[in-house]
Amino acid sequence: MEIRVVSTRPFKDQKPGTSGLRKQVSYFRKPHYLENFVQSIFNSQQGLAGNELILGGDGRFFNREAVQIILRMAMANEIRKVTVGLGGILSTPAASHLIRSRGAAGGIVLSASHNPGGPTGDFGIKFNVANGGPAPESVTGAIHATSLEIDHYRIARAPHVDIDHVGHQHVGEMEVEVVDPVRDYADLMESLFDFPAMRSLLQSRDFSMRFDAMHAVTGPYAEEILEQRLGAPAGTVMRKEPLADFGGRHPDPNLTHARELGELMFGRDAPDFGAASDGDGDRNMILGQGFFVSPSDSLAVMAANAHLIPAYRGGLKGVARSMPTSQAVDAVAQALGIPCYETPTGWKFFGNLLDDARITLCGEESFGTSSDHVREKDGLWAVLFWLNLIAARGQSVATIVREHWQRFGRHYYTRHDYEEIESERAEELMIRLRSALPDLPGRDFGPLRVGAADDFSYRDPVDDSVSTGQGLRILFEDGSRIVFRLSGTGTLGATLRVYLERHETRPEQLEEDSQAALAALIEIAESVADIRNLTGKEAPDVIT
Ligand code: VG1
Ligand code: CO
Repeated sequence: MEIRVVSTRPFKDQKPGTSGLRKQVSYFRKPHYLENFVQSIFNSQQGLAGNELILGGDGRFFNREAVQIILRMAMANEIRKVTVGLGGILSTPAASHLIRSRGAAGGIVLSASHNPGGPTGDFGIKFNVANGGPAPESVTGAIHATSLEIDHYRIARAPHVDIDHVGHQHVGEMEVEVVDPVRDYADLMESLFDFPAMRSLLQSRDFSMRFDAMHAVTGPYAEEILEQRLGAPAGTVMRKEPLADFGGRHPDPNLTHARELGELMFGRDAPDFGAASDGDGDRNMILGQGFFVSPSDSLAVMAANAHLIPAYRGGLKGVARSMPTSQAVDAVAQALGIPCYETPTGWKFFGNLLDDARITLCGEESFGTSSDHVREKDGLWAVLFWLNLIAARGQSVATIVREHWQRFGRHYYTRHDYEEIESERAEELMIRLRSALPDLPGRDFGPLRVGAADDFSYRDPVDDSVSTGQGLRILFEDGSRIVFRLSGTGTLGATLRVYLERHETRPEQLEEDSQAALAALIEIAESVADIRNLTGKEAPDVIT
């Protein structure tokens, strides 16, 4: 097989963000752009040569072309074997599972997750390491450093590889195995949950559910697991055909983007259980009849009820949440007498805690939860966990959450996103706020007194690596918090995220609307950060 060595020049903008390198498709289609980044992975990760690599993506526009390019580069870089999902498809959690179960040296997942797709949408590439999880900062840092110096890449002159039939083939020296993207993952789910109990629930006349696949990668997974293996009626999975542009919408499971599901669940004769996942299948939204479960609450409820699920019957080693995620799970950990870790935003920070067996469950406020069964967040896993829980407790979603609030109090929570603001303005807001932090402790805002204010940094307890600049926090003495950070996944301008949280324990105060319950904090956020003035926006673009 002929290997071409192609000269190239570095692109200065290949620094991976919260979750891989994410740009508009037009960037990835620029000559050498994808190739430079992929070669930077191969150059900086010497352990890949001679080993197995897992490859797949969420099926968005450019997925198939990118798979072919990466296969030819893998041949030229002496990868022994590439395992590809049929049609180039793998959900992020399924890819994580394959890396682990096959003992692969790593994996490449092509996805921009919840960002829109299509020719004018976004594309992304994530590199996962041998534990199945997102590359830690040391690895993404090395890839980025390599991308700044790269002057050539290697690619084989090879025919188009058939990725549309399951089976083994040899292309030059390299083996390519095309696998069913769903089967192993579905088997894993079946090993964790009480499928017989869930099957009876889904087949009973008194229960119905809808799962919105948002025309993204989870369609085939949800169909196999919910409709085939668990026997839910056909039509349980909505918008199940994966489309290259997700039908023109954001594959982001929240009430803004999963509108139809929201209308159904808050309408008359609503199903008992509603759920959705995102572009690459790692996020989840959980809904009951007329009831929205905040992701932070979802994590806490899961932790408190894990003993009812077969895989977690033996108890939890510990839990972790990203810093902006509400402290609801902290309260559960305290009651269970297990450790609770607070990490920066992004799944990569959970990897060491999971590998070191310090935690069993972890999650983020951004609709991400998972356990030690893989090293990624896992959308369908969370949905199945809830389904198993509903079957085990015989109660509705709303009752389960309300009982949780009665026991632990309610952590009112909301996130306000200001999207596509000019990067300079967003930077200025953060700089001003950072410099104002030292004066905040001791200051009173109405009845609320600031206890501490800082720029969050994290020392990983396993390898002692330190990550700084992970979000500005204002911590009030009563436990309320406001957090400000800039998104690391957006591709147009900057996105400011403002996270607000307040703990309420008075039993008669647990049923308020979150925005109303957090109104005082929302006002404080505005007054300390001058958001309207600096972003030029009257209101957030998305409220979750
Ligand atoms: C967002 C979320 C974060 C999540 C990340 C990747 O990052 O806030 O919690 O881990 O997306 O999710 P940011 O930097 O934009 O806030 V996804 O589903 O890409 O894989
Ligand atoms: Co995702």
